This record gives sequence, structure tokens and C-alpha cells, in this order.
Amino acid sequence: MAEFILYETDGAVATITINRPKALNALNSQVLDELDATLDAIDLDTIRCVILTGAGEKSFVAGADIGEMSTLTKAEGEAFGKKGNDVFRKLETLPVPVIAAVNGFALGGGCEISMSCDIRICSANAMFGQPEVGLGITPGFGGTQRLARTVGVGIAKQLIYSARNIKAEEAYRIGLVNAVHETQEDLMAAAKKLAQTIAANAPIAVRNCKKAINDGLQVDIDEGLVIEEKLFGACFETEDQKAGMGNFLAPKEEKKKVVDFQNK
Ligand code: DAK
Repeated sequence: MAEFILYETDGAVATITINRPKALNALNSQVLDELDATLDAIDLDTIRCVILTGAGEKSFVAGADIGEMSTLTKAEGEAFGKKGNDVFRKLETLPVPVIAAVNGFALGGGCEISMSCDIRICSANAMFGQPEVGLGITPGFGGTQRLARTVGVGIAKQLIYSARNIKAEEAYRIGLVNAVHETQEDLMAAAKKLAQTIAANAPIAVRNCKKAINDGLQVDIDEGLVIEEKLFGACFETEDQKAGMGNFLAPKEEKKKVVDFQNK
């Protein structure tokens, strides 16, 4: 039984809550290990979208645990960085989409874990930032790589070099989040609605889109288009493609409003 991670499911949508509110959900080794085990245990036959959020009303994740990090040696620092990077990469490459519902502080490792998710939405009290250079370190869980890819090099460099935290509205303006919701309740309702919308679409097609976008970003456009072609072609071996196109072409009176995709 995990101490710091809550896992709930509602139909095809799973919610993972980082649950260490006394430390503003800071990521220590135990949180990272439990998150890793939780990701491994997701039943991908039924779950089609995942929401990641933080417990309490104040913080999504206030970063890597500074207490635990403060005494690390070079070797231990590298090992801690690798542990975080491996879990964040597992989240990023999870076959199904992950929505970060950012309900407060998303600083350092908190901002970085949100950027390992496919989509970020937040509440009005959210605050984002990479404060590491003020602590004498570089962002260590992928921040230098993912922030530049998410908001562009110029803004990423300014935020990282200045260690300045930004509020929800600015995060929205620079494209770090897709939407800002007034309260945490509104945020979670919006996250669930979005997750259910995603989960209602053909799951194999959604997974293939995620893979095509993620893998395509690592290569040049010609290679990226080949990746897309292969994943597009693979859809034609699925029953869901036949069901989706069959429904579109069916006579009006037989058309269903919602196709019951079977994940096959
Ligand atoms: N780590 C540990 N504990 C934390 C924490 C953190 N990151 N953030 C908050 N807490 C704890 C506080 O110590 C406090 O604990 P108690 O004193 O009650 O025991 C409790 O949470 C409540 O925090 P505050 O009393 O400070 O609450 P406030 O509302 O006054 O302030 C705050 C909230 C978020 C502005 C403030 O707590 C704060 O500035 N926290 C630190 C934020 C931060 O700098 N985060 C970035 C951490 S650096 C690497 C791998 C990874 C990383 C780097 C390298 N490698 C090994 C390669 C990543 C680094 C980071 O994430």
C-alpha cells in the first residue's frame, strides 16, 4: 500500500494524486518509487486517460525534496536525478495521455513533472517556476530540455536563468498551460471532463497519436512523417477503425451519436 500516492479509477479514467501535503507534495525517493510502481500497475486494457494532481489546496508539487537533496554527494545526486528522470520519462511515454491538473505550486521538479504530462491545465492559484539556480543547481528532472520544447528557447532561458516564478495567467500566456480554472473544484471537473472526452475516442488511435507526436518531435520532419504513416497504417488493423468509419458511412437512421470503441 503506497503511503504517498493515491490511485483512483472512474471507468476508463484514472486519477493519480501525489499525497504528501505536509511537505507540499515534494518529491522524495519514496514518492518517486511509489509513483513508478503506480504507473507500472495501471491496467491499460481499461484505462484510457490519466489525471495527475497534488493533494491539498496549496500545492501540486513544490519540487524535489530539498531536505533529502541537501546532503547528496555527486554520485548520489546523479542517482537521484536518474531516478526522477526515469519516472518522468515513464510518465511521458505512458501509452495513454496524462493530464496534469496543477492545483497550486509547480516549482522545480513540480514544473518538470507537469511538463512530462501530455496536457497541463491549472487553477488560478497555480505558480510555476524553475528556482534551481537560486539553490546552486541546474534543473535536474528534465527542465532544461522540456521547458525549452514547451514554451520556446527564449522564454525558457529567461525563466531558468532568473529563477523567477510565474502565476497561472502568465503560464497561460506563454503556452505552459492550456487553461486556467478559477477554483480547484473547477479544475478537477474540467480535468475529468477532458479525460472522459479523450477516453471516449478510439483508444488505439489516441495512443498512436501520442506516440507519433512524441517520437516525431525527436527527429526531422521527413522521419517524423514516416513515423506518422506507420502509426496511421496500423490503425487499419483495428476493429475500432472499422467501427468508426462504418458508423460515419451508415445510413442516417442507423448512425450512433457515440461509437462504443472497444480498444481492439
Ligand atoms: N522540499 C522539501 N520540503 C518542502 C519543499 C521542497 N521542495 N517545499 C516545501 N517544503 C516543506 C517546507 O519545508 C515546510 O515544511 P515544515 O517546515 O512545515 O516541516 C512545508 O513544506 C510547507 O512549506 P512552507 O512553510 O515553506 O510554505 P509556504 O507557503 O510559506 O511557501 C513555497 C511555499 C512553495 C513558496 C516554499 O515552500 C518554497 O519555496 N519551497 C521550495 C520550492 C522550491 O525551491 N522548489 C524547487 C526545489 S529544487 C536533480 C534532480 C532534481 C532536481 C534537481 C537536481 N538532480 C539530482 C540531477 C530538482 C530540484 C528541485 O525541484
